[in-house]
Amino acid sequence: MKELLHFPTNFLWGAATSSHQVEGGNIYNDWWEWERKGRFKEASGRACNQYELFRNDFKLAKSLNHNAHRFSLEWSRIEPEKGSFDKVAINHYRDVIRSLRALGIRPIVTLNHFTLPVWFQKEGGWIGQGSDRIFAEYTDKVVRELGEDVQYWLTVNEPVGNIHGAYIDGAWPPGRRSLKDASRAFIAILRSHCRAYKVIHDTYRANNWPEPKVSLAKFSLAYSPCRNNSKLDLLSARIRHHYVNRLFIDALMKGWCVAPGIPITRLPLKRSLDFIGLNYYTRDFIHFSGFSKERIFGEVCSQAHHMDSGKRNFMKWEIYPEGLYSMLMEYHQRYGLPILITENGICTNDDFDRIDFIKLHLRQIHRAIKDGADIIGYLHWSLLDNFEWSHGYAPRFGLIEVDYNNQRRTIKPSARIYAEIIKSNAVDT
Ligand code: IFM
Repeated sequence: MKELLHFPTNFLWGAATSSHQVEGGNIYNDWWEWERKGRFKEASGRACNQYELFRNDFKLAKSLNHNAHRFSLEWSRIEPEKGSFDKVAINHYRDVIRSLRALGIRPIVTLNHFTLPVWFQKEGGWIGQGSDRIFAEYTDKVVRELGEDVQYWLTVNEPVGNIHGAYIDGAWPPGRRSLKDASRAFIAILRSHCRAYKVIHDTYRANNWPEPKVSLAKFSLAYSPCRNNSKLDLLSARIRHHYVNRLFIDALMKGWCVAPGIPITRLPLKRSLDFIGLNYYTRDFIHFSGFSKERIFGEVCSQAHHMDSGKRNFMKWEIYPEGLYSMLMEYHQRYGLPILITENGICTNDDFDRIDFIKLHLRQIHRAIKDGADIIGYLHWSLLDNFEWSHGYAPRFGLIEVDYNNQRRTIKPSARIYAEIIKSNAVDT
């Protein structure tokens, strides 16, 4: 008989989405503008039309026993023009939050999941003058309007991955390729997070609302050297690990949240994280490629022997559950904070692979809990099939299938297995 691995009581179970990937019609943001110019192979268009269908989708989540749901606010809807906040959009998100709560599903709200209002991007985006102040003003507005019904906030999604797409490989808006701009964006987003963290806490305190929990969703990747016996590959893999997985969180934990205009130096500020939001999907093999500052992070190696090393998802990412255990233990030991898994999932057309994926990763999470990590929940990516950024609609990450011709939803078998896991609060061995 199979043994059951039980999760802590009050564990948060659910799924995650983001505005641009599911809502449809986000016409005021920078991605939409790029899509209109044909910069990607597919445009988001109506997406899953969740802007209208959210009640129905949340009922499905409820029927699948979810008790938490992560979604993002679309900044460009709330503030389509600089300084002018749209009441209709704010009321929409109030309805979204309240309909989740009415179903007993805890809302976990991301303030920014990649897309930026066009006006903000035109002013320079994250590297524009005063971007952290502007982000804090947006945060202040939405938190005053919506905060009463929310406890968990994530300021930004995957800052390092976003900076890479937007400022290093240039495939995402604003399409820059400059290490200098990338480091400016790094500091600007760090500052923006810190200011938003303070705004949220101050607003809750001023209103006597129960203490909020604030973090960001941190992308993490497992890294291995391409050649086991190569010290240089190992060095590059370690440098990548440090930069991708640690640096941003280290800065927030050590209080490197500098005031505008002051260079990044250590100030006696408190850490600006109440927990860690962790997104985990896969592992990369790293090949040394030189000592110059452009090359020091090495190259991701896609040689055939790595591709054969294990199962891969539709986008050729390796399925590597042990990497999640390592990341959880490292974050637990290094930072000592509770951890919420804010994303973990697989794009595949074979739903049996999704069932395996969920179980394999949950077993690793359970192992980390047993070894002392304080893990408070698991949010699967994603509730629905959705718009996978520059990859368009082909990769299917959803627990629920979406027919984009008629917006019909079909619950996949993996969603039902996940619902049973949630119901028993346990996964089998
Ligand atoms: O779809 C994305 C999400 O927006 C951010 N994290 C990774 C997911 C899968 O690529």
